[in-house]
Amino acid sequence: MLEDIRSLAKAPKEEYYAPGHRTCAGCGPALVYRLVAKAAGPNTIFIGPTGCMYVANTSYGCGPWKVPWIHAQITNGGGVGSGIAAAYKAILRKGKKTGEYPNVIVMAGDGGATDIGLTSISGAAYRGHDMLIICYDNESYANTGIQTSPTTPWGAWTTFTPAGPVIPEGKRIWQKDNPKLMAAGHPALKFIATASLAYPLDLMNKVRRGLNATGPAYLHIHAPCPKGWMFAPDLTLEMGRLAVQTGMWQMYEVSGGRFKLTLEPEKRLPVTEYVTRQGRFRHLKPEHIEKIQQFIDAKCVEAGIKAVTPPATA
Ligand SMILES: Cc1ncc(C[n+]2csc(CCOP(=O)(O)OP(=O)(O)O)c2C)c(N)n1
Ligand code: SF4
Repeated sequence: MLEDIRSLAKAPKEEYYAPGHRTCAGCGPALVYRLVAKAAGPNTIFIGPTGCMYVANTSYGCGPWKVPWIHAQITNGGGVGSGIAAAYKAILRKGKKTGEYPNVIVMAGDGGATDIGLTSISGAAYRGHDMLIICYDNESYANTGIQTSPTTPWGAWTTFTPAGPVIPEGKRIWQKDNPKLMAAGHPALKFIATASLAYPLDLMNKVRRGLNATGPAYLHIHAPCPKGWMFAPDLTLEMGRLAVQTGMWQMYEVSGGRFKLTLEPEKRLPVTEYVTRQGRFRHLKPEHIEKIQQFIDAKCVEAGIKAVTPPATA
């Protein structure tokens, strides 16, 4: 049983995702990995479907993990995790090994969790394997050149949704809501939550709650990517915070079938505060931003988050 961490000062000092990888400066997913590994601790096995958190973390013969880690194909993180979970349960049951069942964690990008790898993730959650499935969401297929993924927001520039004279708004499909999709179709899931790297204590405690659940859990973590979203590397945390403060990213958990908002912005900011800070939205016109605002307002109403704070009048 992993206890809740009461404050950042009381977070474990040990690192299980160590320096020495080759991610970009300010990489959000790398910070997510570090926090997840810290919260989970030494009795952990990571499964890493192909993506930046595999490719940029491994050079020949070495990687930054101080705990066991295995590469899975982008298509099959859930399947490899299921195999490890089932094998470990059997080995313990047959007395071939003693000790505690490990934390089995799949760390998949949004491509590996919500798109190319969705069938495998869904299968694992549906069958009820005892593991935590994490989607670190940088809202793109970053590793292969910032292509669109189902979680890329409407209006974002990617190499597959370039904005130009014919399609001025960039991406023209609203983003997929994967936590909702997982919640709706997977009765065995014991815990479902969203988190953000900008709220590390909340993130680490959600990792622990997911691991404490006996059975499958799903955690979807917002992870800004300076390279793909085109902002300066020292602004990663600020982008994470602004996403939550504008309602572009919503923080909640579902446990025992009960939905709970875990963070509500005190005064929700207009989405302009978020989109105008990133190069991937540079081409958007005021009417496009208004369209995003309406979409986000509706999502916030659904989640029980208060209305946007009107801009200050002179
Ligand atoms: C079946 C298959 N299709 C495509 C690829 C190429 N590929 C490797 S990594 C990657 C992007 C992964 O994106 P995501 O899961 O979002 O992780 P990120 O790179 O953003 O960390 C792709 C498309 C592949 N390895 N396997
Ligand atoms: S492209 Fe984005 S996700 Fe990939 S290593 Fe760079 S900052 Fe991290």
